[in-house]
Amino acid sequence: MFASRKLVETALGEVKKKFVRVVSAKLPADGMEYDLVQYRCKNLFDNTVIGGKYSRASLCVDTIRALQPHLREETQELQAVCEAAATLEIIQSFYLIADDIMDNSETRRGKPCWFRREGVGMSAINDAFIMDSFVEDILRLALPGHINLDRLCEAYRKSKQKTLIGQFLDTSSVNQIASFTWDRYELMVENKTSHYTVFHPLQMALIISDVLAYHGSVKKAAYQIGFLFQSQDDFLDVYGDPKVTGKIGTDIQDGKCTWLAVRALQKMHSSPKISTQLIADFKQSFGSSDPEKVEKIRKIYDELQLKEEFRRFEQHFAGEIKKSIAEIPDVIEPIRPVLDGFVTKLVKRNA
Ligand code: GPP
Ligand code: MG
Ligand code: MG
Ligand code: MG
Repeated sequence: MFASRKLVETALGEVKKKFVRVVSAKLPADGMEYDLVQYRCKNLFDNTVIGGKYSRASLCVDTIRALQPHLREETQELQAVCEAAATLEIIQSFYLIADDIMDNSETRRGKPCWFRREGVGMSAINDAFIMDSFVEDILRLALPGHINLDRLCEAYRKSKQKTLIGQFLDTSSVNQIASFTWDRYELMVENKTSHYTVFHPLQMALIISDVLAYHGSVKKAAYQIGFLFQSQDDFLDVYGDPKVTGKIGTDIQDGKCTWLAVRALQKMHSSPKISTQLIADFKQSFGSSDPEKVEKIRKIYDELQLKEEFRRFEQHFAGEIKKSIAEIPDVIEPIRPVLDGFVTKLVKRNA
């Protein structure tokens, strides 16, 4: 767990108040619509923002406190910084609400996905847009007068563009087995996951700390950590325990380009011992919600020993990431132990 997780959790209470306030601000305060919006916002926040791991916001706060030792003390300034970082959790909810609709998922954090809740349905799309559109307001309220506010907002805009393109690469590769290469997978993961999950929290930490150079020098390690994170997410989609991950896997049914699918195809194509029949079976069964076909794909993954292979990859790749972390320049050297700790926590994660 990140050292600052508890602080983020506390800050989210204040961020929730700000969120409810800004979303309802333009409505007449004496009308029933005002109450309606306030009620819906509280409900939305409680059910989609609260209850996650808060990794992104905590990574940001840990990094800020590493870069600015005076913020290791619990002051008002730290509280403000935590609130700004907590917007990363609103962004995360915005993506997850939309992603669950696109992936036709059933559960998230052990409960039905937001769009599956009674009285929500497709209005979840608007909820996601609302979350996105008020991030900037909350950042400005959390850090009034901060010299780099515009830079912070611009970093979010850029991060969102990249994530949306990544999600496009994800949805457009569905069932396109011929395009399931490591190059395609890497590009997709950098865009849909790594940038917003690891790079953007670090970039926010640097901007808040008024370190305006060296952003590029953390990119390699950040993207590698994101790659490990998404590979694990893909692994857990098939091999994780839904009681622990809080979500029922959909990748096989959805025909997604995942670490497991790319590796399975690579292995089947490169090993002379594997019959062309197996490849035909894979193509026949992949991307269907028919339980027998899903089971067939799971059997192929087992036959190819992907579980064992993933564990070896994870261990080896974590070592590679640590080498990249060691290459982060001395001027921003305090970032190294934060990232090192993150990687250590990620290895063998089951949720
Ligand atoms: C993870 O994909 C990527 C995201 C959640 C980014 C979504 C981006 C949008 C622009 C909506 P995933 O589908 O594997 O995540 P999970 O397994 O949590 O559903
Ligand atoms: Mg998904
Ligand atoms: Mg998805
Ligand atoms: Mg997934």
